[in-house]
Amino acid sequence: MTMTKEDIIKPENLVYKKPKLMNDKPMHYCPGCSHGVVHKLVAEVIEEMGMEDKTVGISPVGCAVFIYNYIDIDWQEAAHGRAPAVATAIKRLWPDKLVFTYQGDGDLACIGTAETIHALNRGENITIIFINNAIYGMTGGQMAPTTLVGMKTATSPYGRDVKLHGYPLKMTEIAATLEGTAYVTRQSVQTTAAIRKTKKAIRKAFENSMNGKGSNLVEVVSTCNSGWKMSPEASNKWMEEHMFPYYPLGDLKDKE
Ligand SMILES: Cc1ncc(C[n+]2csc(CCOP(=O)(O)OP(=O)(O)O)c2C)c(N)n1
Repeated sequence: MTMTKEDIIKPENLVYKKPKLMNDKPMHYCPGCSHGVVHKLVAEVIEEMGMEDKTVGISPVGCAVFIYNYIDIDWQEAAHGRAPAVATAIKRLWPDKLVFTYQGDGDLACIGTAETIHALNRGENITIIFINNAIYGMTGGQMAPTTLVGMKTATSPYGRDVKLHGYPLKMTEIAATLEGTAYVTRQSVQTTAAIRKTKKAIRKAFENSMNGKGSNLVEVVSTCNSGWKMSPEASNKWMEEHMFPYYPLGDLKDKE
């Protein structure tokens, strides 16, 4: 007897329901990558807010460049680091749209530092989703501004050295000091509880963006197991032990 998909996937056994906005294209991410989890949360929140036809995402340069292939909403690709500037234009032209950027730490905290800080400081009614995996994932694991002191990367093989490379940049702490920001938070997605909190944070940020409350930043402290050269499980443990003390989780600012 030939088994069909319906024979294997019975509704009572379904533990993972794909949001309707996420299509069936196979993802290019490495097994264990945090990007796919955050993509799902973004799609779920847009659906739950009923904003499927009114959302414009700005995709980055980096591993998540192909986010536009997986979530069926309107997208605009931006040059490396320029997503907040592009989001500014789109939100100002179409104030009734939900506009968000989705950026890695190389994109947001290095080449795009100026755009990020100024868009947040202007209080643009957008949300920036910031995936901080502490390295440049797509290009082969080079050191990023967010790389931890002592952390080995392709371009810091002896570990990040403060004398040579300076200190890891805390963009989210900077964002919290800016007058234009409404909601600034740091979350993660390595456990079910953490995933739920991140979803709530994205929802709040998206609602603020629609209610004219100002700029919103949701950092997600993430892993890059390929770049870190660890298993997905070991990466999560390493992140909890090393990343969380330097990048503590929780809300940094909530104007409400
Ligand atoms: C102007 C410009 N400079 C450099 C690059 C090369 N480049 C592509 S992706 C990337 C880094 C991406 O790292 P990150 O933003 O942390 O995202 P991740 O891949 O880790 O998700 C770089 C430097 C580019 N495409 N354009």
